[in-house]
Amino acid sequence: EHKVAKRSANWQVNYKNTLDNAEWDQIKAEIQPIINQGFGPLLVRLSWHDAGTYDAASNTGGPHATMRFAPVANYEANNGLGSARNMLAPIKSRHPGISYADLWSFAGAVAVSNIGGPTIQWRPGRNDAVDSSDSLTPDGRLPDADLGAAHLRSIFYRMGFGDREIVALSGGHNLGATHLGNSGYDGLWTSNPGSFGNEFFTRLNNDFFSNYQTETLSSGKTQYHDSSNKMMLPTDVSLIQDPSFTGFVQTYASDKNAFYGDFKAAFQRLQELGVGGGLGSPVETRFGVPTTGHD
Ligand code: DDH
Repeated sequence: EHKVAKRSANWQVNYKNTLDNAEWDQIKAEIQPIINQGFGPLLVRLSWHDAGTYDAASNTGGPHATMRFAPVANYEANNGLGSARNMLAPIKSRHPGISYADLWSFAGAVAVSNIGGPTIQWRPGRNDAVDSSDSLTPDGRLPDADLGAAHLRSIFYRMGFGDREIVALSGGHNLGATHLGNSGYDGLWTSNPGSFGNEFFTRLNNDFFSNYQTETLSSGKTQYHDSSNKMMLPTDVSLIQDPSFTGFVQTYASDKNAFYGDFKAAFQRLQELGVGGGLGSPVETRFGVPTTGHD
């Protein structure tokens, strides 16, 4: 039998959520200007890269703010996320009762919920990992954009997701951009990168191979682009090269509500991977809507 080392009992800071509704609303109000300045997609990516390190078999990784520490902060997949962590740091200073892990996760959920995406149900209770070898995950737990469907399955099945959730979560690429200096890729996926939607799927589903061509960038990476310079990563394109994935791409291209429902559920699950029973009741993620009923 394959044995995986379990993390020790004291691998994380013992964190007890003590924030009241008013303080949650204040934290949300302090995240709002960051999102209004256009950094919502970056916050979504930060929250996903923290949570997406989870390994169900060993119950290691997950959303515990390990990116505060080397070597995790310096993994190539995390290039560019230091600025997101820096933007959120003053909020943590003003509200020491929130864990970094909850703050990063909440910021991602608040971003999705206020830039045109589904309203994410979000619950607090993530502990912060300490800087020790049994809480910091090895490199290679996040997807490599150069690879294909088999790689996506090995990465996301490891977290406990299935094919439908792989495709739904990949719809995060309706938002934001790739940056040559961060990842070696360059460009926008959609015509409205500051706003959530299902254009990522309509582009893949609408005669993709006639509209897009491969290009090799100065970084040596290969990506796809169309005549308006919208791009796709090789892993994005694998979603229409694999028959199981392709069925979900077709559904999400023709039915935005189906995509929103699946993304909402999968994103909440992603943000709660391995967190277990320590979660509190939901905090309101929409701007201008106060939290009520949170204990
Ligand atoms: Fe992603 N993503 N991601 N991604 N991602 C990048 C940017 C953004 C992959 C690679 C990249 C998800 C899945 C995958 C967002 C959300 C999500 C970049 C560019 C690369 C490369 C970084 C840079 O150069 O700055 C790969 C590979 C996968 C995969 O195959 C599954 C998921 C699941 C999500 C999500 O939202 C749940 C967002 C948002 C961005 C844009 C960030 C920005 O600065 O803008």
